[in-house]
Amino acid sequence: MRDKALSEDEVMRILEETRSRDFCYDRFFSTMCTRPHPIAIRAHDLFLETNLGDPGLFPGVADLEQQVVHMLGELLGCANVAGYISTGGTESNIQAIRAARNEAGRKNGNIVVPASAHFSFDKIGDLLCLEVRKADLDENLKVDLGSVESLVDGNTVALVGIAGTTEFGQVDPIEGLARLALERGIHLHVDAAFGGFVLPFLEGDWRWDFQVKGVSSITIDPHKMGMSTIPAGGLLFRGQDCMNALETETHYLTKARQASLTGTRSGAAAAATYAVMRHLGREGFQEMVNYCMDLTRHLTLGARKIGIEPFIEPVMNVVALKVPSTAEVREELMKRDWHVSMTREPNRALRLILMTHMTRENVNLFLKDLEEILRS
Ligand code: 0PR
Repeated sequence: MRDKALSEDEVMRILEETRSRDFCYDRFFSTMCTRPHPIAIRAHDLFLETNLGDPGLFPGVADLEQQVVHMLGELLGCANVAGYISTGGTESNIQAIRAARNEAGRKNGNIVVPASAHFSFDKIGDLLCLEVRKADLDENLKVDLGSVESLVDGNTVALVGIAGTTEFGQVDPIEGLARLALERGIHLHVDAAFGGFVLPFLEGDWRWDFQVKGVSSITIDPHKMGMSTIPAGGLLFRGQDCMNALETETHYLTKARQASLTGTRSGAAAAATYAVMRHLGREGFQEMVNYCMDLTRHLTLGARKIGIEPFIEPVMNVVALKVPSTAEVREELMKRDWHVSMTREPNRALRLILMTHMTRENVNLFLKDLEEILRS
């Protein structure tokens, strides 16, 4: 740090200049986050200095957090859930598996996850001293139940299913996993970090949430399709018992026990999530998901018109296109200021996420550029 103070204006000038180097959401197809809803920003500002790590000092926001947990539980088929607002999908996944491991009374063992699982599960293996066993996918890129069954043994502390895979937006056969979990008495965690705010608003009977007996915990991220501010993650347990397996004593704080991973944690994201959920209601989220799905169909149709097929028929607003020389095509698109990503081998696809910041106009411009690149 320098000795001399800088005026507020000077510091803000530096920050504004720096901020202008960041890219703009309008051209992002690669992100599962989006611009927060304006009411989320207002709520975030209002609760900026609150700390949920010491909830007795901030009973107002602590109450809001529990109301958010309750609303999320209602959305996912069980109003009596226990849980908290975390920093995102990674923390929620870590904590769900940690709870499962502790509940099983173990310090090691294994978890069985789909090969399509988010990389947070590799971190979990390392952090929690668990072997991460990856089950094969079927031709629709859902986890293969036979493969899962063959990997489960007496040391398995949790099974994981994904409701909205990061790369393809696919939904695993959660009912099949739940049957297996119940038969073997194993915790089933569903990672719906992305899909949690999408699936309840899609047509069809998905049967993936707490309505399925055997689902023990769910990750659902308000900072993805929930339009909240970063960092807002959601971790829900079917009952309080499992959440208790995360608790430590906190001696000198206003509350004697704490289940969250981080100690000091902002109440801003919980307040922002509360604000969006109350302000939009189910009807507002329905409208947003309709908008994203409409864009998804528009993009898929447009891609087909130029001879490009998706790997799977999009289930949610994630499209993975089969293009030749994916890495080169992606590079050319990036040169034209389109931010796109790729899925991993063996299904190397151009991965596009249609969030609320995307527009039909930009999808059309993107398709025009993609066609030009493929023809050149
Ligand atoms: N589970 C699933 C199914 C996810 O898709 C993700 C993140 C996580 C867990 C982890 O969530 P956090 O990143 O909140 O800890 N999926 C996106 C991804 O890895 C996250 C992302 C968001 C990536 C914005 C890029 C980006 O610009 O692709």
